[in-house]
Amino acid sequence: MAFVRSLVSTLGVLALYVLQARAATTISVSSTASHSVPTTLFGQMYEDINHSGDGGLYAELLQNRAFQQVTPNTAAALNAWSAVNGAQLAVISDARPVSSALPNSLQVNFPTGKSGAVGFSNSGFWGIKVDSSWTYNASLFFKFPTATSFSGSLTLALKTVSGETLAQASTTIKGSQTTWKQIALALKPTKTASDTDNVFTVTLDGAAASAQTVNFAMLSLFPPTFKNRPNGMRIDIAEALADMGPSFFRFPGGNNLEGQTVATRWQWNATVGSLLSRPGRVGDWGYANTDGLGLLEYLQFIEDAGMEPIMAVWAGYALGGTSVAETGLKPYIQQAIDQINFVIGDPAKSAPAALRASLGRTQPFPLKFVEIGNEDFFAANSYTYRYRDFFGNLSAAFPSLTFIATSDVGSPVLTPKVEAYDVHVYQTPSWFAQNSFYYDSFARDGTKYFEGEYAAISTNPNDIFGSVSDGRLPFPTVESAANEAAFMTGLERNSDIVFAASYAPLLQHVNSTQWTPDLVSFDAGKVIKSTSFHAQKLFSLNKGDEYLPSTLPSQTGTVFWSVVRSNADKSVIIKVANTVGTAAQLVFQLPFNNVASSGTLQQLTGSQTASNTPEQPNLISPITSTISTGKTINFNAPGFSVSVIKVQVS
Ligand SMILES: *[C@@H]1O[C@H](CO)[C@@H](O)[C@H](O)[C@H]1NC(C)=O
Ligand SMILES: *[C@@H]1O[C@H](CO)[C@@H](O)[C@H](O)[C@H]1NC(C)=O
Ligand SMILES: *[C@@H]1O[C@H](CO)[C@@H](O)[C@H](O)[C@H]1NC(C)=O
Ligand SMILES: *[C@@H]1O[C@H](CO)[C@@H](O)[C@H](O)[C@H]1NC(C)=O
Ligand SMILES: CC(=O)N[C@H]1CO[C@H](CO)[C@@H](O)[C@@H]1O
Repeated sequence: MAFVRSLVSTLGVLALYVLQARAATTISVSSTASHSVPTTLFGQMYEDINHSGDGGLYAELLQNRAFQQVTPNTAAALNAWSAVNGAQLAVISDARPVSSALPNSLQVNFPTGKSGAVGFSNSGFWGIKVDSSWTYNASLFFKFPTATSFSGSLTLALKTVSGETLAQASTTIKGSQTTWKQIALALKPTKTASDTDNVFTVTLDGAAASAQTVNFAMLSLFPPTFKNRPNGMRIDIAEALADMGPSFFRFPGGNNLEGQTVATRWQWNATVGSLLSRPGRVGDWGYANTDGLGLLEYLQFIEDAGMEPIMAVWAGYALGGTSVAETGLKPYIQQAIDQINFVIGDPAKSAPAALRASLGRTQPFPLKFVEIGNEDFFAANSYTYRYRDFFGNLSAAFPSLTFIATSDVGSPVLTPKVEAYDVHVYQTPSWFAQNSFYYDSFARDGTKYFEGEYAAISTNPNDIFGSVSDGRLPFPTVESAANEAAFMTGLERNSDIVFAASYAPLLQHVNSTQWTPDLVSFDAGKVIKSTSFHAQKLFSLNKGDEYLPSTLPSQTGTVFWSVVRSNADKSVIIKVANTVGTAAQLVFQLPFNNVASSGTLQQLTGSQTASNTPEQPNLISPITSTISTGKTINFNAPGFSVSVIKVQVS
């Protein structure tokens, strides 16, 4: 019996050993790089959707500040504005507007029989953050439509919705002022508001202003901005974006480049120069764009955040379905040439470049990539001639640039030969794991690829564009981050042909959303970095210089990895994505003479459906620890995780 028990026990141990040996996957890493990792590999895709720009990255705090693209004398034209203490407000088409680009103004009738402050307020973009460490720049234009003998104090203030004054400043205005005059006042709050339920108010003393009529235009309220740029970016959002270590910024769209109609397309020249000369436009996502965040502001921000631009030009197709006929393309091709010259042209040779210099920027911006249109797989038939004519003319004018096509790869067949494609995919989390080898079979024929938009958006494969209840994710989850990371290991492996990749959409104001999930969410007061953001950041900050081939993961498996070398700090970086709930045992074998005995492990993990949300913005974030390393690294990848192991080698 003792012998039998011992035999059984020995067999049991053996069986366990065999099971464990089978469960652990051994991965040999090559010490010879197959290709260098493009410096542009991981970046960001931006367009104004979900109030990403107005109400988001662009720091202006007033919504509908200049009554752009609204219908006068409608309630909708007063969006975000309210009367204070009985004033009568109307957005009018002004016979003598503040500028031809801004034809509307706010006409305020001050009623008789009032005392105290009377005027109007703006509720911001679903709130206004009031911080006592900030000084706010408030400004507006006003005029009296007919001269009066009025003289009195105009007060600008920040107040809580319950009426407590947090900051105010006043100046005297006179009824003799019948032409537009700008006033600018600094607002310094005496205390920080407990929440963002605050408003900006513009008031006169009700008794003194009895029966007066005053017109207002182009009102503005700016907090301090990222890198102190006037007309600049909201600090917390800009810092969050820069924190990802992105290499590029794709802009200005996205569908929002296209316009629903040709007339409402994004036009670079309508977005530069004085704010008074920017008409704004009806954006593609259901709200007016001020274009305060214009071409120069984009380029400045991209530079300030250490990125390079991937800029799109409008290419003859509007989202509503109109394709410009080939015979009509010429002015649009010229507008694209002008747009590119604004960015990189020589002020001595090009008027758009001279305009850039006149706005304070003599030196060209660095620009290597220009995208011809957006998602032209929606208009594939007309893209054959639109691509041909745009590419032909633009590449002749700018031979050093790389141009990116936006139709499906190889369909339709485009001529001249495509230099680079922008590929988009919104899918289930598991699609990303199952397609980690998507690019492995692509021909190495000189064409490069930009994975310009991708995201795991729904867990329901039958309805990936359905509502939240169908499985559409309100925020990225740990599962989506892990599966996107699996796909990204494939992008790294194929980075000999994939030169850039960006999750989309980038930004979302949680109080006005057209599309979920998004990489970074925010409200008037705070920023929420998603699980997918953290995965992007782990890849972006650890992209290394050279790809080191290793034993391939199983294409149908659930655990994926990639290995790169960083020459700068003589390290090897191993990334592992475990896309399911079961832990996986991996053994990495590094063929170097010297491998440090310990390295760092950065790991993002959590329960499958966990997300960072406005209520729990920091629920999931990567944890850094020390890991035992050597020529053989035993690594246990927890269920639903993204891990980055970094170890010094020589
Ligand atoms: C904005 O959204 C947040 C989160 O959903 C919500 O708590 C808040 O009440 C909303 N604010 C406004 C002004 O709608
Ligand atoms: C606010 O005004 C000050 C003083 O004029 C100026 O230095 C600063 O650049 C302005 N800030 C912004 C964001 O415009
Ligand atoms: C921009 O330029 C186009 C011609 O390329 C012109 O039709 C349009 O009026 C201009 N827009 C503004 C606001 O200057
Ligand atoms: C430039 O565009 C025009 C107008 O669409 C077209 O006729 C011409 O062929 C294009 N030139 C090149 C080199 O593609
Ligand atoms: C779904 C949703 O939030 N839609 C909003 C998008 O933004 C527009 C304009 O700000 C709102 O009117 C919609 O309600």
